[in-house]
Amino acid sequence: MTDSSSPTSTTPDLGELRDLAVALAVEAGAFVAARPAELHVGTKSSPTDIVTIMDQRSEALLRERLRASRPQDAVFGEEAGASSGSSGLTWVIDPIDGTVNYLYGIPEYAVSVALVEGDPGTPGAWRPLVGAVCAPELGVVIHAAVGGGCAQRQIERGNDVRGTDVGVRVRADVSLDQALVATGFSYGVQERREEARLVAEVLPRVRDIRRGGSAALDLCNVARGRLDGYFESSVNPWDIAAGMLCVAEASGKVGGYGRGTILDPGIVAAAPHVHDDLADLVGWLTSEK
Ligand code: LIP
Repeated sequence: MTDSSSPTSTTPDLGELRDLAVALAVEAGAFVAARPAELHVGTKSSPTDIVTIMDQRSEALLRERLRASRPQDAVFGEEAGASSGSSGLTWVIDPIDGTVNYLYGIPEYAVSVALVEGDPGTPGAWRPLVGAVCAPELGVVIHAAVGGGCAQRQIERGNDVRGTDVGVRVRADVSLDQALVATGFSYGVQERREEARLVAEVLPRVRDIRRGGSAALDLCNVARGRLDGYFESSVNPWDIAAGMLCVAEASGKVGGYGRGTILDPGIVAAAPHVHDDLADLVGWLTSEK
């Protein structure tokens, strides 16, 4: 009988899977950074919720690579939805997170690749195992694995994944009124009105607010100490799966609004003390509406 602690053919090797997530995020990052003259912009849930041909081509590239290297796994992507698998594991991918930034030539966009166990379509029913976020025009990939810490690696050229990993941690805990906090907004008009009211109440209670335009990079900036905290209610599993693991593995804390479940609604990520105060604040403010 196999010892439950001993590796089996079905026990995923998190080190190999982490390397695969990094390689895929970096390759797709280099691909989208080589932007064509015409992006063929379309819209999705609203006139400002855009998708470019490079979102679609990047996801197609990621799916092709995953079919070749991990055919037994499911895939859950922003543009092409869910495909089934037999392993109980799902690759959750955002082919370009920060699409509006990408459209405007603002370099704060990223490719996010995560492998999760459980059902990513149900809040609270999944957890990331490995994840990588590559911001090609910033020349960096940030990655993590459960129990393996979080690191960032400078990308020297294009899709060259070689480079030295430097471990990262969240900033030292501060009081909420000293915290630099990021957030983001949905594409729906009514949701934006509610999010504007929320951020108006948070702003006087923190050091300052930043709105970067990419949840994946906001989470990575919490993980590497460039933000004290992040909250948002209008994101999806593909926006956050890799970045939330980076925060957790950088000694941060990730949860929902109040003491709620992640994405039911919203996500809060920060160093532990900031997280609890920020989660309580946004939870109380959204319950007051
Ligand atoms: C974006 C998120 C961001 C949010 C934006 C947008 P997209 O994802 O990463 O946090 O504030 O409105 O939803 O649409 O660029 O993949």
